[in-house]
Amino acid sequence: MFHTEKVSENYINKDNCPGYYNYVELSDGVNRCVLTDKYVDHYAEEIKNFEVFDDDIWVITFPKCGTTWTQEIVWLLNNNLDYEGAYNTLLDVRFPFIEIGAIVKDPRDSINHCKNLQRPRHIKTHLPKFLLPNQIWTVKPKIIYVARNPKDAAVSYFHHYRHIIGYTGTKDEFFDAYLAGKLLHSPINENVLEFWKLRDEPNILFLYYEDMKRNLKEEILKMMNFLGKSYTDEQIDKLCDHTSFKSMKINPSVNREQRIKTVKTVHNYVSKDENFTFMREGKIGSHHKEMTEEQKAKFDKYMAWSEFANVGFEYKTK
Ligand code: PPS
Repeated sequence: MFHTEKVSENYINKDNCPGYYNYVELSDGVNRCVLTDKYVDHYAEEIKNFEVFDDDIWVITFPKCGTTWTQEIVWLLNNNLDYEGAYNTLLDVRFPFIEIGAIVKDPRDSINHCKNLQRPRHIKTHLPKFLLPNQIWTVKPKIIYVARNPKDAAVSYFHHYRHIIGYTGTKDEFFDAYLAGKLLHSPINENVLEFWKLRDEPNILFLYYEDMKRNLKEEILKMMNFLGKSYTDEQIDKLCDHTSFKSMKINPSVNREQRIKTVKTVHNYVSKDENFTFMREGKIGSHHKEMTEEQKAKFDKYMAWSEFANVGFEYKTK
């Protein structure tokens, strides 16, 4: 179904990320995406043939672009603002990540988890368009796509790789691999482009992390209208408060503290920074203090991809 190629160990597919399967690049001849050998052997076809329902809600993003934030908002909007239910069941259970079982080395079967969700199902994925279920394009469930500027997303991914995946290489190596499209789910530009082209489809809502940061209420209202829901101003204010960075950072249903604790105890290769939290900075521009001028220039060049100019897309950096 796809061409596959092992990702060169010149990038960071070394034994230094031990919790993860070997990286493999999948391609359909035009598009490409880095996943794993397990994805190729056990997930690719099953996801392509996954049965889709018209009341499904899919949140689709490139990693570290505001997925968790959007999931919590969408789930609550679509579940009558059931804060108790949201608090009592982990987001990863309410709103599972369909391909996670092919990425992290643990026995979970994430496709079945999604299959068996109570309807309406809420499904998260970082897969690019060409790897999504065929029925997405015929059944047309609601899809919310979120984009974030690659400089901040890459810095966020670097910390994720260090603390969750166990990466011990340098930042320079990491950013080069990011720009070369050799990290999990990469490349970002192609992922964003394919959904930007679909932004006017009635079942697709294209959002930006930066807009959510600047005016959360406005973006929540867009999501509410898109989902066909209606809540009072007061209810929306409460949802803004519940999904503010400050609140999400201390909410164990969404902040993955248990997973990070496990990673820290199970894998002693994880960096010594005991203060790492999944809800890390939650800012626009966190790359300023994390990237050298040379690294920023490489990202600027990457973000000015000519394909974007052709379709009128620009990342938001403010
Ligand atoms: S993942 O692992 O790909 O699902 O990560 P994802 O959820 O897409 O992205 C994590 C980053 O989103 C930030 N985040 C938030 N920012 C602002 N407000 C809220 N409420 C919020 N929730 C999550 C999170 O802190 C990560 O970004 P960084 O820059 O690392 O802080």
